[in-house]
Amino acid sequence: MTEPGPAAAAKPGLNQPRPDKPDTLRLFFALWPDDTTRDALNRTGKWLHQHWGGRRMHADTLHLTLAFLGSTPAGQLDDLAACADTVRADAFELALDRPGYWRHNRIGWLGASRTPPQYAELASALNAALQAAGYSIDARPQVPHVTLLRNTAGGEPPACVPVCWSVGDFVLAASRTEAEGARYEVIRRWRLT
Ligand code: 2AM
Repeated sequence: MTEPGPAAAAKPGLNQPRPDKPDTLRLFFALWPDDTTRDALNRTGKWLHQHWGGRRMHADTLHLTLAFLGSTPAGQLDDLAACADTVRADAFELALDRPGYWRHNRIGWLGASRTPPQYAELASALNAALQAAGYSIDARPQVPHVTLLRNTAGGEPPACVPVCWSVGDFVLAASRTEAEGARYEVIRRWRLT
């Protein structure tokens, strides 16, 4: 990760054409951890790496995807922000207590074995707003998770200290694949009530 990530502020007119900005962005809405949560997730990533190997995600890239949009014209950023503006959801505590591994994409992750109702309300309100605006969302019915390892062999999950996350906001983020790995940028942040 080579991008600033969490603190990027809302910028008016993000959809104005600029010569230095790409025409399309790979976009997703996500929960983006505060510093303490990020450190805890990063420690778990180190622990899982000792057991499973692979490539650790850089601490600053760690996040939990709520809705994945994929390649999207940059001109739709304000439209997407307007969708997120309509979402009313409460802050909540999320316990990430379940290490896991998917063979098909060689990802090692820490996920939530149970989610509070506020999580489901946030995810479904956001997805509903996006779908009503005509966006096709890959809703990912799988366990909510933070990817910690890529290209990992996986194996028997080791015991992990749960990471307790006080979720107070969500973000719209962009990812870009570059030679040295994925770069992520937080475009805008919305507070939960
Ligand atoms: P992953 O970490 O499980 O791969 C940016 O790529 C974020 O979007 C990552 O959190 C990634 O999840 C997620 N993502 C990538 N492709 C996706 C898809 N087709 N559906 C849902 N989420 C996706």
